[in-house]
Amino acid sequence: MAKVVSLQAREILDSRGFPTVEVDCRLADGSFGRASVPSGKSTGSQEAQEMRDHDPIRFGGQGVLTAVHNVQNGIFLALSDVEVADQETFDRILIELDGTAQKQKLGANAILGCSLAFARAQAAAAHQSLVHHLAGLYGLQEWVFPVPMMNVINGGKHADSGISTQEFMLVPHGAADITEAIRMGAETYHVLQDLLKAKGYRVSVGDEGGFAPQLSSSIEALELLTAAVEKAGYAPGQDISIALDFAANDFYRDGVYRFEGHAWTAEEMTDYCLKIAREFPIVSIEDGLAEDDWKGWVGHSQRLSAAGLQCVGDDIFVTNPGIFRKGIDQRIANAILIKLNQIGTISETLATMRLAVQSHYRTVVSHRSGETDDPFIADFALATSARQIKSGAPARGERVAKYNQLLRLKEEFPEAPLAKDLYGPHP
Ligand code: 2PG
Ligand code: MG
Repeated sequence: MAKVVSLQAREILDSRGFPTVEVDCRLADGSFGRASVPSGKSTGSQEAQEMRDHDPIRFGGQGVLTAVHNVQNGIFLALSDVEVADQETFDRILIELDGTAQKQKLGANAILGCSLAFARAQAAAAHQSLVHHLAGLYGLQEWVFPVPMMNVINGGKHADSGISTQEFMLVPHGAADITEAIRMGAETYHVLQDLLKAKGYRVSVGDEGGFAPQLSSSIEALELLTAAVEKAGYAPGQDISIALDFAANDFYRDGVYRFEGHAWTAEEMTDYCLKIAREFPIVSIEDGLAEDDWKGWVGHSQRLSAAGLQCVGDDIFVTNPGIFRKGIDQRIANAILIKLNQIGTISETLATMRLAVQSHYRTVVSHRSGETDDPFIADFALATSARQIKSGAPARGERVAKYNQLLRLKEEFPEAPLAKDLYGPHP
């Protein structure tokens, strides 16, 4: 049993310079937990809603003082006289207090900040590290490190590079362990930078730390990426492969995929995915179609799965167990992207992850394009044996905060292997 004696929230800045919520949670025994909340840009329409002030005088309307107020007043008051048994009870109190489907009354940013900070305080109360505490909540069976997916070329809404694909990621799955995987990704990132410079491209970066050169097409990005892997001394497809996030919501209009000068149907978009996967060492494709094109997703998932590709649903599932269950029934995707702030509490996120494992879907724990230096998702990914973790480029403080935490965790779990059962159709 735990008693929350204070919930202190504040407005801090995220990696894009927009305000976000940080929460300090203190329990009666003095245990303390602090956490901050990320923010997405290419969001799914069914995501839990972050509360913004919409006061044009402050931060162009992006302030989060209302969410801060909701933590310190609404949420704290609801908890102040209660003995909280565990994370699930804590989260349930917040969910019921909010009472809306997308957490728009209190704000998902207010709720998630409290949920995360409470988990840290509970870990402290139990004299446990966060990862052990989270593993206990999840019911972890095996310690396995997630394979990093490092976003090294940024497009779509995350950059002004002019290419439609949002993320080109390096997947160093051939590494012996997590430490080597992170090194391989970082080395390749630097070789890619040299290659871009040699070709006269800019090497400024996008929101997630990946380069944002003005390339002619996604094909050119894939060529550059494959060349960088080789030049770094690795075998494309064996040591390092490529994962893509199309974030197709962004270019789907009136039933048409307006991708880099084309106007494609779902079938044609899928043809393109399969074509590039034959020509380049691609192992995983996320959001190849838009969130409301469920009909298209059925065939897309079948065809990608049949080709041995990982097919990841992000905006279509939004980490929501109810929506995901419908997706499972229609055999949509074979993996799910997991973002805590898409659903708003740890308990609901864990419910989605358990559902994924029962249904033989792989899980990919993910950052948001607007991040903080809080490395929570690194501990969370290991504690839930997520098969992959997406935390942007191996550069920029808020991105490497997560990779660096994995390096520390490797010291705590020296024997834990890197996940190997990554791709392909449902087992
Ligand atoms: C995504 C995410 C993270 P955003 O689409 O997968 O990379 O982007 O946080 O902007 O939704
Ligand atoms: Mg995505």
